Amino acid sequence: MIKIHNFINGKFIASDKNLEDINPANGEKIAYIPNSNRKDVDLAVQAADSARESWSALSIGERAFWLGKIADALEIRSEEIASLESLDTGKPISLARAVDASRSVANFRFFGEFAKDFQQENFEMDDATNHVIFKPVGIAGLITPWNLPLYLLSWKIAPAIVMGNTVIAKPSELTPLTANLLAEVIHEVGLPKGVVNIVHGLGSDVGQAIVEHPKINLISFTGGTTTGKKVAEIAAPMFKKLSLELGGKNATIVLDDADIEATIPGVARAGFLNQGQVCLCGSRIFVSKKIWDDFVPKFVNYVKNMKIGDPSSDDSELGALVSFAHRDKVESYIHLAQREGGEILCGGKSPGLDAPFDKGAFLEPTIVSGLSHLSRTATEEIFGPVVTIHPFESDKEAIEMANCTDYGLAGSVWTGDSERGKRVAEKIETGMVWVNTWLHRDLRVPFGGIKNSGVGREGGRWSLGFFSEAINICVKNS
Ligand code: TXE
Repeated sequence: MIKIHNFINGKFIASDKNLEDINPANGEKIAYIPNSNRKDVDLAVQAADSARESWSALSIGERAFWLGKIADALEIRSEEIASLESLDTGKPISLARAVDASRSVANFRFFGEFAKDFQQENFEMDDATNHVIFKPVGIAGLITPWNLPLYLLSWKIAPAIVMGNTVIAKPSELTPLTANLLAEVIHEVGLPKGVVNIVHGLGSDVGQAIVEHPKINLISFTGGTTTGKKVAEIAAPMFKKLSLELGGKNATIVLDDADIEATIPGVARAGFLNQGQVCLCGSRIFVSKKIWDDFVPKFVNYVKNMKIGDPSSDDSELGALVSFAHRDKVESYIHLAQREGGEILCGGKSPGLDAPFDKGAFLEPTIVSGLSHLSRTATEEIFGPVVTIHPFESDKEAIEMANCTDYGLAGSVWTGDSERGKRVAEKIETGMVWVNTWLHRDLRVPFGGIKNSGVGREGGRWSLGFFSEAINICVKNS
């Protein structure tokens, strides 16, 4: 059994109260994590506060050097990151290798390199020069979810520290293992103590204490929209800098000129990657009526053949959902879809795996048709392997249907004409749209949503801007 400790002021600190961490693929206990409280957050804030002055006094280049060291040390442990992530979340090991482990390393490497070019800007006037400099905000509170644990944690920690902030990070209580590995790496490379502090525990205790803490000046939160609202209610009147990356109910639009055979794997990947537990997943699929009869049976056949099973097997394309409670929630939406008059074209039940996975939180990839695009199933975030599929007559109708939700995170358009795809993409009310691809990420571009999908942008210079205060110094010419 793994025993995880908080990492505060460069030390691993044991806790007398613990929570259990469960492997969702077989229901077995894998770790104990600290059930921390406000006092632990206070301790972490003291450590972050003490480290601030000397850390912020370093140049960006000096801090970037530390990011490189962390990236190198993480890279050596890539296989371990993938195994722990697969064990903790139930995701297939192949996905944990290709996405979670590699992006966690890349986040540190990218922000280390990118920040070196993030210089002060000067604006000349006739009689004065403005110098815009970027100062650290102070202590950053970073709260992350369970779907891409180290990927999202590193996405926040790397830009926060390179801009000179010190941080208190709270990983999801469901998936703490790789945050602990990161603490080990930070300890091993000798990052100055107090720069990164990791406090484990429940959102309602540790998360809330971070958001409420008067010395924490910035909150970056990724998680559910309901939790995001609570975070904003507390942080806004305290005038904290706030970035919220929340849920999505993203549209996948297949236009009549799409190459069906080439499009189906992309649409299936967008719908079901990580068992549909990615905020960017395309869970509402809109298909032109002109190709509907050809597309739908082929798509159903493709999804039926996706291999679901042992997350540690290289062959598995789909693993378990993150927890039994989450599987229950996703199943409740399958029942809702049936009550709303939907037809289950495939999936809808547990896959009936052999022991020990018969005890796991598995669910077959599920396609529902026959529902209104305004139904609850087609507009509420399910965050699981369930997609709805709807026909449309024209590009205009597809756009109207795509924009019919309170969410506005991402989307994708599939077409034989990329200019037409771009025209449709521009009319979709979301922060990001892909054409003929999905989750194709360049870390320099802005990432974030509109409407109920969040506030603010991270990524590239948007992250560096968010994790700093732009200060103007106007010097009158002598
Ligand atoms: O997320 P929570 P949950 C969506 C998805 C899912 C739903 C709920 O629809 O079904 O959210 O998932 C911490 N103050 N997404 O319940 O609760 C919590 O401990 C401060 C989308 O797991 O939002 C965890 O570290 N923090 C999403 C983090 O917030 C609090 C990914 C996210 O947990 C807190 C995950 C509080 N009061 C779920 N309560 C995405 N956009 O990628 C909880 N937390």
